[in-house]
Amino acid sequence: MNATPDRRSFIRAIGAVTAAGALAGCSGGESSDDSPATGSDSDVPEAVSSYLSDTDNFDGSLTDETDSDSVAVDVGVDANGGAFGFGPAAVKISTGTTVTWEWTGEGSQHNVVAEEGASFESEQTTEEGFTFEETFEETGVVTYYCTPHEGIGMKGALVVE
Ligand SMILES: [Cu+2]
Repeated sequence: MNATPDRRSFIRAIGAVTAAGALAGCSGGESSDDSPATGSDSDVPEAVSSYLSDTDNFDGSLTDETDSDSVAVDVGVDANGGAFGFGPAAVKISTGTTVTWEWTGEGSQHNVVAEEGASFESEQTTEEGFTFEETFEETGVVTYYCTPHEGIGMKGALVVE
């Protein structure tokens, strides 16, 4: 009967080790990257969980849209102290998928800007129903933010596989 508590503390210990590794920085060579995903937590890349660490509508998991050719992300969902979120914040998609960001009209000016390489950038607007889309052909992690609200956590991520 004591197997369950033992297992829980073991998992907690592993979590602490992972967090310590994240704090120490990316030293590379993480062998688990090549392992098949065994659960919803294990398939969240560290680049995503660290980037979204101050994004309060990121719940630590990816919304799995790998079966979809097109995916919608709302811009200006209730998060981060107002209508300052991307919803969902983190999505897993397949290559060739088109992501369409759609403005809710809430939370003042928003835009969608790729963090690394600046491969895409929408205009900044408050217009409800405004859309911006981008098709992702390469695998990898894409992180993006809203310029006016990046500092309060209006950020999102895509995992393309
Ligand atoms: Cu914004």
